[in-house]
Amino acid sequence: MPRIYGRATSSNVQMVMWGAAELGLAVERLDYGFGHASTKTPEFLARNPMGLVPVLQDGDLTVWESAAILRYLCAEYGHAPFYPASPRTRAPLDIWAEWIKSTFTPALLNGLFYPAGAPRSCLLSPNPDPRRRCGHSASGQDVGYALGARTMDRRHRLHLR
Ligand SMILES: N[C@@H](CCC(=O)N[C@@H](CS)C(=O)NCC(=O)O)C(=O)O
Repeated sequence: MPRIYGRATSSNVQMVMWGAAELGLAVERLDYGFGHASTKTPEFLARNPMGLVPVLQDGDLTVWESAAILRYLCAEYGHAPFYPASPRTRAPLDIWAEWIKSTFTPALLNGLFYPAGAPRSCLLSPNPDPRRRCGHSASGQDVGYALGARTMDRRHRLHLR
């Protein structure tokens, strides 16, 4: 049975669990990440060098990045209407999948979610202090946020500081 490493409170883990449920695929989920088992151990970092959840283990295959996990699960366990095999039919779906991960989600997090409730130390800063982050140190995630934030209005970003 495929195994997902990641806490249920992670939106990226939830996305993978939702996808597995849509596929009718039974997966085992283990609590890893902030407040649970550490993602900074050598064992976990061997699975995902970014030290983030979710991570999928399916036999001898390890996959990290939630979108990559979803694409793998769809390709391996899915059926055509859910994630079409034809590149021409799949491309419009991939457009929105990429847009949500690279543009919408960072804008939502930095523009609304964090300002609305997250501690100030979680906010994107041009000089981030990893020790003040909420549960994670500087990582690929921060790079993703930084790239996404470039699409945001500059005045909005200044407001976040
Ligand atoms: N781009 C990555 C982002 C993964 C990510 O940021 N995971 C967060 C939880 S949503 C994480 O691992 N945070 C640190 C932790 O929970 O310890 C993905 O889509 O999988």
